[in-house]
Amino acid sequence: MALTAGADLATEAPPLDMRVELAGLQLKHPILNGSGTFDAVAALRSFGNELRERFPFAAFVSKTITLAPRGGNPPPRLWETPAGMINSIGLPNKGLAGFLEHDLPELARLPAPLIVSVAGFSGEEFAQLVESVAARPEVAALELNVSCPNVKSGCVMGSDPSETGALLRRLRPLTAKPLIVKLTPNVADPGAIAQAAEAGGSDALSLINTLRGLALDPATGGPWLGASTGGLSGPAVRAVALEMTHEACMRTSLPVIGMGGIQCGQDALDFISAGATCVAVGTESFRDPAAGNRIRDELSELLARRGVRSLRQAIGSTRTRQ
Ligand code: RRO
Repeated sequence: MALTAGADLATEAPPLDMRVELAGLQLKHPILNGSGTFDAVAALRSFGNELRERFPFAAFVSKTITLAPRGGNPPPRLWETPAGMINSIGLPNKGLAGFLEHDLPELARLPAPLIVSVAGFSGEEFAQLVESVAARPEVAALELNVSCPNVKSGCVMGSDPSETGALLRRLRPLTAKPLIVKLTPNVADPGAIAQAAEAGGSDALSLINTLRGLALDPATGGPWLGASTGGLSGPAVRAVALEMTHEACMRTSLPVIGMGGIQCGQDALDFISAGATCVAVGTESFRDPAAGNRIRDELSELLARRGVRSLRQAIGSTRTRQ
């Protein structure tokens, strides 16, 4: 019996090392959530210790907050497409003060480092958000959402390289914590925005936010969504997101969180091969709230089958072949 057990141990492959470093954050694995796609506080309330023990994400990215409270866009806010969905949520949130008082203490109890997503409608608003949020010890890093397609002027600072650069130069001196810039796909040259973010002092990039889309009400022929247009996500955008992720990785030396329609381990591996250090799961979590865990397990299995010992070995394999 002892001999058999010994033989099994001898042939068992060592566990695959899934750890990654993202702008100084040491993460257990590369799977994050896309901002606004997973209500971790509600999930913890429902599933308690079960979720705590197998939390799907290595770091948690909050829903974006703004300086002032917002009610969000008028309904309807969602439209399902053949391979994804269009959202027009419109950034509802409690505002900075409400977030700090009510949401942050809850989010700080999650079993993963917390990345807070912020959006300002001016450089001054961004500066106030970054100063206040970064000062809180519960916060590991900040994501700068310069790419929301669903609010007026939500995208301005993420659509023009000189605006993005100016914003980063203003925000960079305000904190030593990592600043992650979330990029829009709704521009001709996302790589130029990525380069401007890097030159301004960004520590990492995340992409893509949603692609602007329109759905028509079959009954009236008018826009279905209350705010007319929305943002398309899900498998429909995956090939676009993969190309933009690859481009950002080629044109900057920043670590990248790649996202856009990731549904399985192979999708995650594609983004990692294209150069992403981490990947984020968004729309798929609406269909399967445990998708993050499944995708991590599938990714780990795929890598093991290829004989890869650590996830880090797989990052950018596509890039280095070019
Ligand atoms: O709240 C939204 O409507 C929203 C945001 Br903040 C975002 O960044 N991306 C998106 O598709 N929707």
